[in-house]
Amino acid sequence: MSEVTKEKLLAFYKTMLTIRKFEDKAAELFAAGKLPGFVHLYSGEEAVATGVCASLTNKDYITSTHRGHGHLIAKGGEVDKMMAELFAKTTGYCKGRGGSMHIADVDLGILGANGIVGAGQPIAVGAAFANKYKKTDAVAVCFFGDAASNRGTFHEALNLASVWKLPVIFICENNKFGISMNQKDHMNIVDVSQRATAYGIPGVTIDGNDVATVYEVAKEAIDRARRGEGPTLLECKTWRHYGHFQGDAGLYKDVAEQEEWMGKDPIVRLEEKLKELKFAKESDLEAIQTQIQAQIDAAVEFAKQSPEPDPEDVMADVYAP
Ligand SMILES: Cc1ncc(C[n+]2csc(CCOP(=O)(O)OP(=O)(O)O)c2C)c(N)n1
Repeated sequence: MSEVTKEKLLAFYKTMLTIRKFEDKAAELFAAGKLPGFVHLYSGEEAVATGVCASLTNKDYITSTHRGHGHLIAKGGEVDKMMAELFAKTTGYCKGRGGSMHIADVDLGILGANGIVGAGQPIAVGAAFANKYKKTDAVAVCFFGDAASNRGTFHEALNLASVWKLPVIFICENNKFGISMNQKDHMNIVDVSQRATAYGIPGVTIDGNDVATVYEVAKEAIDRARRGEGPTLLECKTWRHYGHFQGDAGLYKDVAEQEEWMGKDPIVRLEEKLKELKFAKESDLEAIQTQIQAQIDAAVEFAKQSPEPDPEDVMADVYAP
């Protein structure tokens, strides 16, 4: 196991808080009718993206989902450009053409958020194949939800990755729901990681709300992939704080279970750990919170001040004949 130092834990805290505050602001803006399209918030799941992406560099790839803001921030995405993309402004990551569900930045190794459930799995396998073919030690990480592990794409991806021993890590963010459908109604197993057995690769289930655990276990899988030892399926049990998308009240969730999970908030747990280990005092945490809030507010200002796309450009970047 690698050491989780004070510096690492504080860096995790900053990343997780940036995600949470970005999502809080997106929720507020969406409710006020300022953002077009849909937003699917990652609040409550921050420890997963943060713990996993901490062992990646820009040469490593990730594929993301419809719930992608957290993955992008953890992989180094700039909140200014992300916010501008949510506002559909020209300064956004995709010139405002993608919106919340389609942010990509190939230079950062972000192969895209994706509105199609399970679509990232074959893309990650392709990226991992490219890494291997080019004889680099780069890896590809594929984030997806529990419901996405029911797609054919998942099974094809794991099989090929296993047969070709590709450097890909499959990260299942199991928040127990596919939209309103409880996991027990969409699969007959409790741990998605069991599915790894069918493909002869390691499958591990962990507490996805403990960033230090996510970091340590994901690092082992990433190092293993870098050494050419093949893929891993890592299931992180977690919980989304809100509904499936903004506007969904989440009334299908059991009230007691919701409360129990709110008590396992990964950010609060990390704050407690930082204080317990004497790595930070309350005042240190407050200073970080103020600094990150200012960054998010500046991102909103940047987005608001940015130009709208010109209708004349509507056919630019359209490649279909
Ligand atoms: C191929 C496909 N089928 C259905 C949908 C509609 N849909 C959007 S999100 C979602 C549920 C996804 O659940 P999960 O994979 O567990 O991710 P989570 O939303 O929990 O993060 C569904 C069915 C879609 N976008 N794409």
